[in-house]
Amino acid sequence: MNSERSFSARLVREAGPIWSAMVQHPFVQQVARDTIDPAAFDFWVQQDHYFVEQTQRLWAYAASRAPDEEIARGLINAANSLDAELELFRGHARERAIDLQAPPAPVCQGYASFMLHTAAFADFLDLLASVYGAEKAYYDTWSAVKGQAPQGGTYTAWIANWTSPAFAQFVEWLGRSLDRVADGQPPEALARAQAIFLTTTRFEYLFWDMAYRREGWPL
Ligand code: MP5
Repeated sequence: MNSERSFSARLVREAGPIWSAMVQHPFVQQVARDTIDPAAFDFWVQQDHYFVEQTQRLWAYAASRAPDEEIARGLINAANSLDAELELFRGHARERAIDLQAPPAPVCQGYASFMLHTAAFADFLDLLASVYGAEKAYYDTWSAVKGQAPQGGTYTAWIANWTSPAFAQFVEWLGRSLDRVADGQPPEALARAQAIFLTTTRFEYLFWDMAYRREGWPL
């Protein structure tokens, strides 16, 4: 467990209102209760499949920028583990005849581009703050609603994917790695990383909102 006084814990604590809004979002609540409009879930699958494909490239790229072997190895392993996750998306897409080649919607495109831009041009501290924000948002949000999900519900496998002990360990490892990289950094660098973390988690909220509204390009 990352200590309450750690940088990673402070980022999450100070983003409290965004965290509550994510957990309370109707998309999350309705997936957990098995009452989501299947068309909204399908839209999310289509968009998140694109996002996870980009994430896999991003983690591989991030590994090449890692300041030490331990972080590089962790990111490479994480990128590899996304193959199994992508199969969950592709299986659902086959069952429901969803076109996974459809162009990403504005929020998905914007979020993925922001993440890749951060990975390519920002400091490694900012990159890790962004990756931690995305993964921690998923772990905390799905963990918060997991108890509401009916036994054998339609979305059990999805919720399990982001609340498993292995995923919990990965998110904790990201937090510890972020704290290690943040250690000794000047206040300006920490403030910049916090801003990147906040933008990331705002995009997380918007991503669920986009799926709920099935918000594509207006023209
Ligand atoms: C994650 C995700 C979790 N699947 N989608 C969004 C929009 N944010 C975060 O990342 P991963 O790569 O599925 O663990």
